[in-house]
Amino acid sequence: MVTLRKRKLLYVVTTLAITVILLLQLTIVNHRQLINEDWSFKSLSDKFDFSYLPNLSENLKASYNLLNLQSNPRLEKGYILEPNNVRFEFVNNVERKGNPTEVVSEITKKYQGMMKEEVLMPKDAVLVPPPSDLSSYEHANATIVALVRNAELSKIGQSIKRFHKSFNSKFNYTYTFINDQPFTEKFKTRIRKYTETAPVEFVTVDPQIWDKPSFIDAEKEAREMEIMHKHDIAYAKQGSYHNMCRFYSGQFYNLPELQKYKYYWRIEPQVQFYTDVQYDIFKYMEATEKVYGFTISLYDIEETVKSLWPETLKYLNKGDNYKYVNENGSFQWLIENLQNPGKNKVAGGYSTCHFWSNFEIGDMDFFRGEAYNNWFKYLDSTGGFYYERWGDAPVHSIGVSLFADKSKIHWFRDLGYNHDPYYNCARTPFTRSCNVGKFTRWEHLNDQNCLMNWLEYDEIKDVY
Ligand SMILES: Nc1nc2c(ncn2[C@@H]2O[C@H](COP(=O)(O)OP(=O)(O)OP(=O)(O)O)[C@@H](O)[C@H]2O)c(=O)[nH]1
Ligand SMILES: [Mg+2]
Repeated sequence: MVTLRKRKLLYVVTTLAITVILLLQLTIVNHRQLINEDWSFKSLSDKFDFSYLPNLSENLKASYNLLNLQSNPRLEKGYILEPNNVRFEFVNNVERKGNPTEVVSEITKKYQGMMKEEVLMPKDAVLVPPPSDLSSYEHANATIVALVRNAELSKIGQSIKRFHKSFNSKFNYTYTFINDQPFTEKFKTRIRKYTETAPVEFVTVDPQIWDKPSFIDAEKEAREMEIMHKHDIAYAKQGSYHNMCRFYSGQFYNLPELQKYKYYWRIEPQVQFYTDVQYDIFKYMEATEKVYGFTISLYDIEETVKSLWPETLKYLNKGDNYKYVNENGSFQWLIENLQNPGKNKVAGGYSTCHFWSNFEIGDMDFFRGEAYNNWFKYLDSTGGFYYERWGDAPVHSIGVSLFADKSKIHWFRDLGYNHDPYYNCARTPFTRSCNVGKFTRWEHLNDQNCLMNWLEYDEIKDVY
């Protein structure tokens, strides 16, 4: 039998335990603030289950919850941008519920429903149609960029033929082919056939720009590459792949041959373009002052970017670097943690969501600017492009999401595109041969689609 004395004792012990837990939380949170990790009372309370303490008075439960809810009102916005105190928190402003399987099922349905609605072209600018006379057309300051190896001639050839038919035969923008080795005559001759009357420039990258920096510790690199390789991470041990990712992350826009251009459209070998484009894409970027355009958004392999987000937070919390973060950035999809929460755990709070960079249209002046470029230099100094396998896609995506206003990032919903195994296929009168609303050719990969997260959590306005 439980006597009154015992019950009182139990009550006192329980109350004491709760007080100690609350004090502990305060200490942990303060400590976390110091090391700038993405933590909060709320995340602790989410884990706290009162059923373990059945005798706790309702009053105490209420004050515990009140404290949790009110402890950090500034994070309600999802971020704090102060000197030495830059933090981001996922706020789930659409109140999505359920386990990851339920979340994937919900967003897949939403995505497919959305893609099935017919759209025409973006409505937030006056669009420029193909000119009747190409010879007198005044182009935007832009080029089409492809980094490629001589050995990929037939694969890039296929991409160029499709791209040319879809867009560039109507506008004749210059192509810039880039390689770490000189292009062969065979490569140049064949490419000139596909590009018809459009001007073409072939560029060899200076080894000083392309090669791995000398400060990289070769032993550490080999050790880390071996671990990633054992974990089946593609290209983990291929040094040239790491060079490529670093080059596209922070070097290409500084090539002397690209200095004359503001905008670029990147294309890759073995990609498909399904839309007969009716307007000058570069002039659209110009008219709307967009800094970045994409078609597909997806998760990354978390192990390749383990320290990318923690290093970024470290950087933003140094000196006055906080000032570079745009208050209206698209932070939420970067830290969303409902769809693939395991990824956030490995990647230090980063969801690993990114814009897939094999298709990208961007403003190189943004990348050349202090905000992005200083951050890239810091990232580069950590060696993460070699000790991990940081891709240019997550780097570009974090960069534009942090340092650009979210209205300056554009989803080219209307452009049908494929890089195996993913698609962007909308219902438009000009899109043929792709399956409307299909994200991937493998059903089980639907959980990799994070476009809805960007649209919903970051409250992106559709411009179609
Ligand atoms: N010149 C040159 N180009 C490279 C090198 N490595 C990659 N590239 C190019 O960089 C781009 C990205 O490389 P991919 O091998 O397609 O990388 P990925 O898209 O992550 O991988 P996949 O899924 O296999 O296509 C492509 O345009 C390649 O042609 C390299 O060592 N030299
Ligand atoms: Mg590729």
